[in-house]
Amino acid sequence: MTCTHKADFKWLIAALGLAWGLSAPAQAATPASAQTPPTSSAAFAGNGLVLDVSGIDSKDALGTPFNTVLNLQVGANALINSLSWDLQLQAFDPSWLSHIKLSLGPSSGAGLVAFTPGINDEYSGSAHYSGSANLVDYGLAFQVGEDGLLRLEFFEGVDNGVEPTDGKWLSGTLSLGISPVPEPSSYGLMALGLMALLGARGIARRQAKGGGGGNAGREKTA
Ligand SMILES: [Ca+2]
Repeated sequence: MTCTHKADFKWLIAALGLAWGLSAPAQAATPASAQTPPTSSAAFAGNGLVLDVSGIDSKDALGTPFNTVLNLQVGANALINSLSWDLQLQAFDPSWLSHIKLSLGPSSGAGLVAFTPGINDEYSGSAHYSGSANLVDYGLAFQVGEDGLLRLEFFEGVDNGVEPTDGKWLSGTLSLGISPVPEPSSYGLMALGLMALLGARGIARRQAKGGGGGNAGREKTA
């Protein structure tokens, strides 16, 4: 069965990082080589990243070893602020399209967001989903850590144990909006610059008072 419709989607913040027993994050890679399917690729475009998810299996429950995990280098402390998708998914009987999920988050596993393209589709078969979401509007924008790694795990909400896989991301792309965040050292410099500016203004104000004139006086007589 094939159906095409605008994606129903639902987000949830899953504070499950501690319970998942996540393995140590992979070294910076775009994407990480060991777990990257041969068909997937990621490329930066404008203020974001476009990921080809063609051919990725939807296998097991979150955090289990056979799932596809991508670790994308997006820059230290970068903010992930939007997601767009254009996808063709397939669920193999008895598994459902609503089981096919993706988690996004920093490599630490904290503050993860789960994306379910076919949230309401409780049936097997193939379907197309497209749409976009501004994560800021949903309160779901998040930052990656100092390592700059965005971790994506493709997983099944319910593992039916279908062999070789419950479902498949047949084709399509995910586009992530990414804002760079200044390094902490930059914040320090900005703070110093601000203090210097305020200090200079204070001196100028005192000098103006001492001179008996100043802007206020000039404004009155203008
Ligand atoms: Ca399933």
